[in-house]
Amino acid sequence: MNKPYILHYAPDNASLIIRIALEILGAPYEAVLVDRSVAAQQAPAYLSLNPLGMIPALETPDGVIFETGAILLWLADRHAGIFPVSDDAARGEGLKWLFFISNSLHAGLRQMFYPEKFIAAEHAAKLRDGIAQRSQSDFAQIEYLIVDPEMTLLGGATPTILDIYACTCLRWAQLYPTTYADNWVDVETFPALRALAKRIELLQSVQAVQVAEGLGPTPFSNPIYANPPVGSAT
Ligand SMILES: N[C@@H](CCC(=O)N[C@@H](CS)C(=O)NCC(=O)O)C(=O)O
Repeated sequence: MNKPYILHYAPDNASLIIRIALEILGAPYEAVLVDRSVAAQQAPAYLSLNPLGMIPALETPDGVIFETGAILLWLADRHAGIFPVSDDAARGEGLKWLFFISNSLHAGLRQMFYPEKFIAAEHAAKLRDGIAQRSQSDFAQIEYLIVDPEMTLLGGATPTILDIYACTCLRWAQLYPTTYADNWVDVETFPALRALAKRIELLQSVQAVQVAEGLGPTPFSNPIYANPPVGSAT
């Protein structure tokens, strides 16, 4: 049997997306907690895995991989079924939107949640106002893709890495940041994404992860703050 992957995770962190992908794939893995309550992501032991000090990191036979999009793509290439393989005509379409979710939607949320990492504190509200608009339009783009009958990689018959990445971003936008306007993203304007969230969260793989990380039974469509059995989300 292949050695299990080692996923360095914290509850409800970006590692959630990777954990769901691993569960969908049925790939053996061990989840190792990065204890955010003591900033373990900044400790030398973790920095030796990911010098950026960000969660997740995945130990693989090819070495440690970090950056959520890169890990998803690597896993999808090694275990077929959740993204078009390299010679599939749909690969380019998938890559465009994977990079969009990673570089725009997820990156925007990161600025929303951690503005102090990007701008002086006195300008944080202004940054957040800008990101709120940007995120609204990024989610609108996802909504458009889901209803587009030509686009089968989002909201299609079988779950893809785009589905789980987009649904996790939807989760976070409904919960965080706690110090900004509620409903800063108007989820009511995304009925197709919400329907996808309802469908995806029923997957046995998603349910296994929500139990493991204490996310509640409807982690994407009607999320509650994580109450994990171990570790902390922040
Ligand atoms: N670009 C990174 C972002 C990951 C990220 O934002 N991780 C957060 C948790 S959700 C983190 O590690 N935050 C801790 C910190 O910034 O100190 C990726 O795609 O993996």
